[in-house]
Amino acid sequence: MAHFIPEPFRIKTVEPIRRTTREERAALLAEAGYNPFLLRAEDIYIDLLTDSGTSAMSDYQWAGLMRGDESYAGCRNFYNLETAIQEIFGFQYFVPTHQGRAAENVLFSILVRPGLHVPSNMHFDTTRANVEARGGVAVDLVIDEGKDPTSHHPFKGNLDIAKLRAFIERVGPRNIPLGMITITNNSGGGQPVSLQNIRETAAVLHEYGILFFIDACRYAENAYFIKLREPGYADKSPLEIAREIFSYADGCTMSAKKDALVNIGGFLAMNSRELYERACQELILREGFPTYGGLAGRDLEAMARGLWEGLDESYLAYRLAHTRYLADRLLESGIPIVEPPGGHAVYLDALRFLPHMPRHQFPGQALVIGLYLEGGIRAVEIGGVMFARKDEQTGETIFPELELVRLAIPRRVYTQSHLDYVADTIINLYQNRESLRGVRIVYETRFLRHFTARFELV
Ligand code: P61
Repeated sequence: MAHFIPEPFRIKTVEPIRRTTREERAALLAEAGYNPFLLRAEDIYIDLLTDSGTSAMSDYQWAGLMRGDESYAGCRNFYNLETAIQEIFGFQYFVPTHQGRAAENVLFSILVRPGLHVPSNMHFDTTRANVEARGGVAVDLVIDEGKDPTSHHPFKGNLDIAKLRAFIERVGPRNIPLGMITITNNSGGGQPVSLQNIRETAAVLHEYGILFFIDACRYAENAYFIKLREPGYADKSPLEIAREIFSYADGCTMSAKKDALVNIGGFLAMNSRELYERACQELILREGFPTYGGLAGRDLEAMARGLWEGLDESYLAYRLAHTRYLADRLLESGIPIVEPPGGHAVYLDALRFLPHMPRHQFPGQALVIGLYLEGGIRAVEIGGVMFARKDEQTGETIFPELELVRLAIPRRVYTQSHLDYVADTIINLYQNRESLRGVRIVYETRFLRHFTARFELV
């Protein structure tokens, strides 16, 4: 039976949400080109588009906003953030950025040139796009289990060490400025990476003189998975585990909009003074002075406080159980999802949900459309719309192995009855899956097309 852990907080402020009718939703969808990114948030009942920047901040974080020091240079909140980053992540230097992709842009502007390769367990779309925008090649080397939605491997986000070694030998270490690991592996189902794998990845990269950076957005959820699943870590605190994770890396990129429980913010951290100085150059050009990096002092304070709060053990136990509850409700009704569920989201497996629909009709997008039409729920496709690409020689479309629909769960926002409503809607949709229609793309951009693409039903 699906089990819910009661929230380790109570609700002090509420935000009304509105239910629309099916007729309204049908019209709104057509207007938005069947792309839920183009809907107005006010027209959504339960918004599971993302767990990014959608957290409910605590009273302590809100109080921190009033402590914002809006001096142009050297504000106190920068130093509070510096303390948090040094004590949790252990890196010597950092620059704040307005969000994660800005940190990626700064990092890759320094390290990636045309033709260079960046291996990872799996790059998230912004990371891949930022590597490619610099002319680099982003390579995914996740273990095979990570691509199998039915595998129960405890650390499906792990990077395949043998593939990494073979890859380095093939392209040559001089063509690899850095290797990365995304924790948890968002594109692959929010799956965690083990400490052993992080340690081994670091050892292989360092053996070849390659830098190792961690995409740290969901560091706390990953740390808690390690506590629950990795032998030897059950008695360690999430903070101790986080410290060990980052002790093996040369730096990290961070979107604080996830586990740091803020609505905006990020940073790029590193141990190398030389890299830091180059990062400051780039930051001043594009983001801002190195003690604010495109954020207000109050945002830096909320982030500093959120970095600590995100590691609270009772919160993390609730957080992972909350996600697990939705997954278990769906599994009980035979709905195909990526198993075991990730930390921040439940991923529907669109290929098993809609086996009758061909890939070129984008079954994931069809499911996203169905969820909104049926229940006013917004989700995001992580499949062909997001990741398919044309083979440059043959012109043929190459689809990614996975065709998923992500139900990302905002932190501390929705209650058990909201999750029950989501589960009931999906179960109903599954019973009527034959009626769902595929789509054709009628407008797309070159990079990150899913944000603005427009579709027609087929
Ligand atoms: C998300 F539909 N993630 O999961 P920024 N690395 C990783 C992320 O998950 C991530 C970033 C870097 C989002 C927001 C999002 O197509 C989409 O602060 C593992 O968003 O710049 C962001 O961090 C980038 C949703 C991003 C999307 C792109 O929902």
